[in-house]
Amino acid sequence: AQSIHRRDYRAPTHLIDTVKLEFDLDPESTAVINTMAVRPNPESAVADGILTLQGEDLTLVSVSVNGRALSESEYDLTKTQLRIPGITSASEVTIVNRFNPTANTALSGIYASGANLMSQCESQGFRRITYYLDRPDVLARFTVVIRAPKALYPVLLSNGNRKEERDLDDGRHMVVWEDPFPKPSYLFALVAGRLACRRETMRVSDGRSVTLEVWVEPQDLEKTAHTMESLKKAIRWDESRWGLPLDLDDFKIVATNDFNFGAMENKGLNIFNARYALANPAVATDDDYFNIESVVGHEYFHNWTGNRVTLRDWFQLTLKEGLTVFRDQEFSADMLGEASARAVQRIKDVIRLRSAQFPEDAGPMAHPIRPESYVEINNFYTTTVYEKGAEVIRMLQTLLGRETFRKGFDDYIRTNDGKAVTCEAFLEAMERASGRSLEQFRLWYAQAGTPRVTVRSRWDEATHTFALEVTQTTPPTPGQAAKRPFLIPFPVALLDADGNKLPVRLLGEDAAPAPGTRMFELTEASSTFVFTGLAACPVPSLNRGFAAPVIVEANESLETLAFLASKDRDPFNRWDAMQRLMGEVIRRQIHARLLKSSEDVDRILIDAVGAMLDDETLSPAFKALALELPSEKILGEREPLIDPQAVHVARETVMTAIAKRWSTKFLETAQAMQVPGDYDPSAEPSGRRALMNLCLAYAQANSVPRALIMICDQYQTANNLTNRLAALKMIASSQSPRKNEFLVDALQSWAAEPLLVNKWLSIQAGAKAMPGETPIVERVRQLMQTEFFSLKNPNKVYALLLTFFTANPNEFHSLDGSGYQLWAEAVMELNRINPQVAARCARSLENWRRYTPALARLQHEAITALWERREELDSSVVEVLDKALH
Ligand code: BAL
Ligand code: ZN
Repeated sequence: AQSIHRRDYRAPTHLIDTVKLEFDLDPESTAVINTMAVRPNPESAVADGILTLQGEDLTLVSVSVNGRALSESEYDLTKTQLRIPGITSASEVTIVNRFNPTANTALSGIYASGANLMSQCESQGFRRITYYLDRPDVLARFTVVIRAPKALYPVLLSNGNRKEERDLDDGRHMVVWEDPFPKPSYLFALVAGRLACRRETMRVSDGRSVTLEVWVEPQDLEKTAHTMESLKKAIRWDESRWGLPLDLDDFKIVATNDFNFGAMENKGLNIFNARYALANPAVATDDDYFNIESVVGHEYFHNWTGNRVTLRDWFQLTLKEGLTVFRDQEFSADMLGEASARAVQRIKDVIRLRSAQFPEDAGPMAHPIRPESYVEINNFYTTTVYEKGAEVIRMLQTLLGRETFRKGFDDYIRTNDGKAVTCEAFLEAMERASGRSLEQFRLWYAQAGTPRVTVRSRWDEATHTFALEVTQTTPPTPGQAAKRPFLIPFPVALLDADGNKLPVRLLGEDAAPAPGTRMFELTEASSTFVFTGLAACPVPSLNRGFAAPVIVEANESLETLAFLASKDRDPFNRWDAMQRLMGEVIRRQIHARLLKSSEDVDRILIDAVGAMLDDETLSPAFKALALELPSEKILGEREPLIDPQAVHVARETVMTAIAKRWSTKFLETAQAMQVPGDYDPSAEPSGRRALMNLCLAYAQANSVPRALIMICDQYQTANNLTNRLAALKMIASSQSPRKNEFLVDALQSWAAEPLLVNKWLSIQAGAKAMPGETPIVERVRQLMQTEFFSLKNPNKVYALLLTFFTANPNEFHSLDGSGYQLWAEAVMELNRINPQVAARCARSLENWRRYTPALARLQHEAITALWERREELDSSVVEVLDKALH
């Protein structure tokens, strides 16, 4: 397959000013009449008059230009293109074609979701609907006419405003939609089916009354209240925080169980994966409620960052995604309230970055947030483009200050409204607002890899000076052997023995600044900061709030980490210190196992955990995050070679040691954290439940019989899904001889609800097998054969297979290679059904080189076996295998 390079961008040869799409919907053979007002693009370097439209899996019926039907010899049709010569002046080009929504298992274009029809066009799904200039820099005004059998498709939706609606002959009806805003094809949407709607009106900041609708299958209507509330909050927040109004009179959200992405920001008609749109206390956990608010926000915020200001080409994806993730993170944090609650959001963002983006940055798919090349753009909806992209935007806000950043943001929107632009547009707006060159900062868009910031400190007793020697290096990544130093914002505080912030005064400065955090900018490979005015050796608190997405290596002792975990007033760094303390103690266990020796779990950690549990100044939500041991994934990532079994045993050993020491405290805290009364998903009770369930998990790790009794009891009596699911999860990984009974019981009560069945699948894919039990890989295979699983449904694949491949390293990376065998079979089968999902699963083995030799060899064999069958594979899967192997 061919790589596409960013440097090869060419302006489109033609522009499309308006397009009228007339659909005759049929589940097996939908017909489209596509009438485009096309004209040559004056900015194009090519003026040969050949209009090249993209099309995929379509049946072409006819082509006309200015009302004249062309004969087959007058155009050129291939599997992926329709070339029409002679379009040298403004012309009306009409294409008639058909496609089969039911056969569309790739879920890209228009496809059947149960008895309904849904669409997904980003990035290149529109070409599976009709022949078009399917690229984001061609913006057209869309009119959409939908004709369909009324009994089958009573609801017909598309972008914009409903202009007309009437019944036709033969039980059919017709609706006409007009979108007043020019848009690229990837933002087109169509939904048809038997749907019900929750509708509200809202007065927006300019005084207009807007209609908000959430469309779902009728049985799901009572799960839409939280989605509607989230949408209203998002609209208010975008008005108040960024001054951005809703520009439409109608805004719609639709939910479907069949969706590749989490959700999609189609103009005025967002389509959501049901898991991010449906909630009630029976089907959604605290996390689901939280995630729904965040994803509803994310898609809504795209209306300005993505839709009104859109992308010139797909290499610029982070321009809309990094910025919109940043906006949704800020939205979620603002919804949490004051500083210490906001920190919970920051911690969750960083856990995500470390567990998914750092490994990507250290593997064969490493790419800058703005990639230079790709084979298949669908493979680049990555945590690098999204989450690291958001970190880059956050760094800009940190470096320029909130006010200047806001000025730059306003300038960016004003200057680029209605345009398709590049990442440069954003950076230039920030330069105008700040009067500062962002030349060096641009390296964040160009260089891949996670920078290591190594810090050595030295206290000079004679001069009472404290020196920090800070070095940055970024490891080589594919195609980028050597890196230039980044501009890294690096906030530092110096703490006294009580954790108070000291003045951070550089040697040579006349006056001492007020005590506080001081922002440094690292611009060189190495810099030394010498501080003065200190009575005693301070403890540095570095990269406070995780200002930069880097790995800080400061070689702190366990004592120092414990000190920071108990005294640092920066909540993020306090959490981080505890996590690093845990990580270091677990690392010692891993190494002891390697050397076949034994090592006691250090008291420093055990005491620190006890102290934090007792600390009444900390919120339960914070404690739940800080006291949970880092995941096996994050722990493995820090090792020179990953040995998943060793990581697993080491983590369990440390967990058990902590659990043994504080067994009573954990049970007492679990009791104390119970939330009486009706279920409420808001932050405070959610935090209590999180801490309660963590304490139960610790108590269970110590095999206290009372813990398992409490857990089983919780499963049976919980009035909310969070507690019920947490209990079932603990039971599934316990010694309980009744675990199957519980799992069957859960299935019986959940079988009718896809969201719950998926959670049920996930629990089993993520469980650990006790000695003598069926290995998890076998369990996963058995579940794949049941009616509760289907390879055609992405959510089920993610819940069962992707959970097993990515969230259960100890079981998946089994030394007999059985996990890899399943991986290969699944990727092969998925490839035939849904290449995007197949490629996503394929990525689970890309970091094979990072593992111990025996596991690396087995992974390599599995990847090679698929590679040898690459002729059968979609280019998106081939791209992943190719990068993993070569
Ligand atoms: N644009 C694809 C889904 C999302 O990032 O919102
Ligand atoms: Zn997005």
